[in-house]
Amino acid sequence: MTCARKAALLLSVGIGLAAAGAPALTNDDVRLRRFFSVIDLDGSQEISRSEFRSGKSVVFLNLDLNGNMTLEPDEMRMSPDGFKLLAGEDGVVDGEEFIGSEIGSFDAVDRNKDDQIDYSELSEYIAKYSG
Ligand SMILES: [Ca+2]
Ligand SMILES: [Ca+2]
Ligand SMILES: [Ca+2]
Repeated sequence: MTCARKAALLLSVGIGLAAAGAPALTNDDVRLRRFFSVIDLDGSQEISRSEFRSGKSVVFLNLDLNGNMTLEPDEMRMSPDGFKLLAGEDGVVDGEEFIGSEIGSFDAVDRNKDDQIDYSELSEYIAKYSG
């Protein structure tokens, strides 16, 4: 197992654990649909690679509650170990680390490998992490 793969695995475990402790939201589907249409800039009902990339920046800005352009542990619901892996030496996650991370990587979400993410692929992916 390569180092990067191991890190990715640990990260997903971290997210899984954090999500398990969160209460289930009944309006998740509505929220996810809204989220999907925000990322789908051209309204094609599919998210392309470039749309996904800009979508991740939007997610980053949304997570950064205090607006200091870095994510601290309390802004991300992750296990301390998972967070540490993502944040690296400086202990905070900057935009580059977040966008370059394995979390929500395009290829992980695009199950049928047609280079587009449709709504069902996104919701399946999210479901995996929200238990
Ligand atoms: Ca699109
Ligand atoms: Ca912050
Ligand atoms: Ca696809």
